[in-house]
This record gives sequence, C-alpha cells and structure tokens, in this order.
Amino acid sequence: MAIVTRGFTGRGRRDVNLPPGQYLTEDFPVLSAGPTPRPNLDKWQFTVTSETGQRFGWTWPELRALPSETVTVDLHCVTRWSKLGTHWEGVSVDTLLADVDTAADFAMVHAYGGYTTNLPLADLLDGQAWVAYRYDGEELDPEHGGPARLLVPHLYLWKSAKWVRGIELMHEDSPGFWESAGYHNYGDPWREQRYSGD
Ligand SMILES: Nc1nc2c(c(=O)[nH]1)N[C@H]1C(S)=C(S)[C@@H](COP(=O)(O)O)O[C@H]1N2
Ligand SMILES: [Mo]
Repeated sequence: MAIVTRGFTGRGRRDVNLPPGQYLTEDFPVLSAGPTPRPNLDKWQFTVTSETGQRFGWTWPELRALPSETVTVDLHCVTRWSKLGTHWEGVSVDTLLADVDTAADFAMVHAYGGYTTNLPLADLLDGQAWVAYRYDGEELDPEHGGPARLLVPHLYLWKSAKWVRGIELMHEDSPGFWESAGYHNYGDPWREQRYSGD
C-alpha cells in the first residue's frame, strides 16, 4: 500500500490515492438504504448459486473456519468520501468460488434485508473481493455490515454489500438495487462512473 501524507491533501492538492471528485475522511460514515438487519448467527448462511442451479453453502462456523486474509484497502463512496488504508479480515471470494464450476460472466450479490448489487464475475475474482467479517481488528459492527459484508474496494462502495448472504452467478447481467435507481452499472471510481451515463 502506498504511504499517504495527510498534510498534502488540502484544497488544490491532489492526492495520488484519491479518485477524481472524492475528498478524504477520517471517520467511517454509515450509509444504509434501510434498517440494519440482525441475522441470527445460528441460522446465518452464505450461499453461492451457479447459473445451472448448483448450490454451495457455508454456515457461520464454516465460513469462519475457511482460510482468511487480512487486507488494507481504500474505500470510495459515490457520495464523494474516501477512506484510505482501512484494515479488514475475511475470506477471499476466490476461496468461496474455488469448487464452483461456472461459465457465468456476471454475479448478483444478495444481502440480508433484500439489498442487491450486480457486477461482472471477473471483478469478484483474482484477489479483488472478500467476504469480510473483521474491521480494524474487531468483529464488524452491524451498522457496517456485520456479521459479514462483501468488500470490493476497486469499485464504489455501494458494490460492497453489507450483511451479505450470497452470490448468484448469471449468464446475463441484471441491475441490482442502486443500479436500478440510476447508479452506474459498473462503478469505477477512477473513471468517475457514478451515475448511468457517466
Ligand atoms: N445491504 C446493504 N449494503 C450496502 C448498502 C445498503 O444500503 N444495504 N449501502 C451501500 C452503500 S451506498 C455504501 S456507500 C456502503 C456504505 O458502507 P458503510 O455504511 O459501511 O460506510 O454500503 C453499501 N452496501
Ligand atoms: Mo454509497
């Protein structure tokens, strides 16, 4: 990770780690479209469904028993705040998809509470996405998506579904919650893909 010098990010200066149109924040704002779901960990499940209907599921203890990774990543919200150098622990999506035989090109991510977000399957692979359950050395707060959230830091943060409960693999792309409401279908912060048409 690059070193960020906080003093060099004031007005008129461009931080190399800050995508266009973003400002730095030190807090961790909470942005949720609805109430915070509190799924019961005894019944919690994470499910991968392939485009042929094959299902793979993990209970909470099973997810926690998988090999995990710690990552330090920058977060970029479409509402223009960015938070650099955040520390997470979770399971790489590569690990969750390792045994899944798929020819799908797209994925729909589903969350407890009904939130959805879509992305190309390629953006979930090759060390680019995690199902994260610890933030900054502690169990993830419910407000920030605990018990577990998707973390896809190279796209705007609305793609990082909080309270994640599964990934559905699809041949055809289909818009999720914010993508249906006018957000960009892909959401690359470096290309300022905020809204459809950007
Ligand atoms: N399930 C769910 N996931 C969600 C959202 C939501 O409303 N529901 N909001 C998204 C948006 S728009 C943003 S910016 C981030 C905010 O994450 P935070 O509240 O941890 O900062 O979560 C994303 N994931
Ligand atoms: Mo957002």
